[in-house]
Amino acid sequence: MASSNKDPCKKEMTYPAKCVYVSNPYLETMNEDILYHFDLGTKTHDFRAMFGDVKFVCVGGSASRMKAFSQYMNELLGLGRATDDIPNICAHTDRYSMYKVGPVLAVSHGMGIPSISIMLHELIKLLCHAKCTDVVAFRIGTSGGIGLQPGTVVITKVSVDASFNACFEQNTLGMIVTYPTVLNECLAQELLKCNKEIDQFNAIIGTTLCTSDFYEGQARLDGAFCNYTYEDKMNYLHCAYEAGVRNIEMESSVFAAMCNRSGLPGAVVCVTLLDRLQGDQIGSSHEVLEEYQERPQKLVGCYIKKTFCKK
Ligand code: R2B
Ligand code: URA
Repeated sequence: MASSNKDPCKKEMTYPAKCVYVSNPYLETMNEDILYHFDLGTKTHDFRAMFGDVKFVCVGGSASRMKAFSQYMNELLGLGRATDDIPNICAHTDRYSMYKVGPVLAVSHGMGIPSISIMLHELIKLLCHAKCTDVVAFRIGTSGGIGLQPGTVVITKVSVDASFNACFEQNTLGMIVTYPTVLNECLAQELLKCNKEIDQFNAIIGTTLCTSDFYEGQARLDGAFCNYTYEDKMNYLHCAYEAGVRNIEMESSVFAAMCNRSGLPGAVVCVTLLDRLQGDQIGSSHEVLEEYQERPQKLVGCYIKKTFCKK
């Protein structure tokens, strides 16, 4: 008892089974919920049977990467499925892709806050309809690093906006509502431990800047338009570094906000493809980029394997 009080991470692990939380009184009044962008519905699909055993949700931008991740997890967890026997559950829509292997659900979310936000609304409802408990959520992806060796993996402590504020601003009915974007600290520490065990690449915990654009939004000089100077760009990136920012991507803020709102412990794990203090263009070879992109998968895979095998 005394030791669990001292260690917040241990204390958290002894909580009773936790459901995924939705907060919308209108949901209960609907006799069917159609998750339009997944092409799934509560009348046409048995969510409890299809997804009830999900314990790990892993989301990432690209459909092919999420397919590869599900194949990787199938092997890592020794689930014994044939690689070509892992179907896309959302095959009738090309908005998002979804794969399930054992307790792992992998879903693609496209690029940017609006795309991942739509997907997360439907995913959180799916987990709720399926009565899933004790689910942990991960976003794996790519990013631009600041002052880091390319290939470094950044585990996000907190996601900040373009002004380095730790919140996500949701425009609702023409008003701005803000939500906190701090991610689960214990989960981040556990992932860092996994990295020490894997011992193949460098991983750090840091602040992540989430932007709504890849070019001007990330202070690049190589977009179609640019109305600032090299000095302005460097000044902004140095300010970001001073504020603790170690990488830049485009979905972490709403991911963190929605994990917090739904009670899902969440982690964002992104590899850096370049050092933005050195340039803007991503010029590494296809092979190098492929290997970089496997790094977040390996880290999250290690965590899932450890947790899954303990149960
Ligand atoms: C990382 O990479 C994508 C842009 O190239 C974007 O989805 C992100 O967050
Ligand atoms: N993804 C981003 O959003 N920015 C980068 O610089 C690289 C990948």
